[in-house]
Amino acid sequence: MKEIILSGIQPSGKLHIGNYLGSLRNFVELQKQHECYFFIADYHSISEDYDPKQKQAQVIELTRDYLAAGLDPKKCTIFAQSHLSQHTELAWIFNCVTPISYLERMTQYKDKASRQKHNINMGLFDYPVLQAADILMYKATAVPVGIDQDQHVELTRQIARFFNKRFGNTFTEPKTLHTDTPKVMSLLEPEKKMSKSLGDNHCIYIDDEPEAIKSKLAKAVTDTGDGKGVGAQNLLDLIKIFSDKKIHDKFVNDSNAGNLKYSELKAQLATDIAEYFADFRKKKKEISNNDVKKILSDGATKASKVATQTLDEVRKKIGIR
Ligand code: AQP
Repeated sequence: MKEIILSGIQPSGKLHIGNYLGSLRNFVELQKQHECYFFIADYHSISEDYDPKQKQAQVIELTRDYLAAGLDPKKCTIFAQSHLSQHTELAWIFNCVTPISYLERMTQYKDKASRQKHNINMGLFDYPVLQAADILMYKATAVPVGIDQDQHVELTRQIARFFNKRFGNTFTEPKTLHTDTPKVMSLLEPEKKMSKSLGDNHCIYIDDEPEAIKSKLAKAVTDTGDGKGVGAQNLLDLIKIFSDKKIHDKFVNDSNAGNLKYSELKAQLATDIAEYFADFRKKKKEISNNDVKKILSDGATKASKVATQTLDEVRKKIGIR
């Protein structure tokens, strides 16, 4: 069945292999057979601390990541959220059907608020409502995201239900799509998800040069002293993806036999990750800012047709115009 797919990533810094394995890699597969909308979540990203002088460069950088990873504007619609005012307008309408208590439960809000106590702004709190608007605007049936976004997609379904109940059937409830690696863990604190806000040495960025990958992996924590070996398991999970099956099997056997050499595992993984992204790094360097601007402008025109239709329908239903 052909799905309508929507997902986005915030332009707030470099993409790490968690973002790639949890979402972007899946986008590339999904565009082959579904109607896909992939956007740059720039309005989401201003709810966190940021430098306005950097923002445009970050939008361009992330679009280059999308393209170099294999997103093809002929197969999917790529656009920047802020280029369509319809998203923020629909978010306001959804604000008026969303109970505050539902937003107070969001764990990502609690995490982020505890990290930026000096800037607990309304946007950070309302983020999931804007996300619901992004998704429901295109009547998406499926949303490819990492596990950390599950609670937000569930809220999107609830908002669709609240709206439909009050104003008549309008929105379908989207399902969540996960990859086999929906939660890649930090290199230095493997009990937490890999997150750029934890710091550069916690993450492998997809455009890291081979030397950087090697040095970060060399410092990766394997034993967290909890007896669960989450760090070691994270590295084995990564080698399953980035290395040949034979190599993965060898390290799993070594691990089961209790003689796994972590230095060997880390060196192999560093080589294979660097190799995996070699083509990506090359392509990214070849994509110009002008290419990006044209793709985002064409994408906004395409997305806007659908967004305008949805908003017209919504405005009529809620009694505005
Ligand atoms: N560690 C992860 N494993 C798997 N998937 C992940 N995602 C994020 N981290 C992991 C998925 O990547 C997509 C883009 O997410 P985002 O734009 O919301 O970025 P983020 O989650 O805010 O990324 P960071 O690195 O964690 O940023 P900070 O530290 O600034 O909060 C989503 O689909 C997400 O699930």
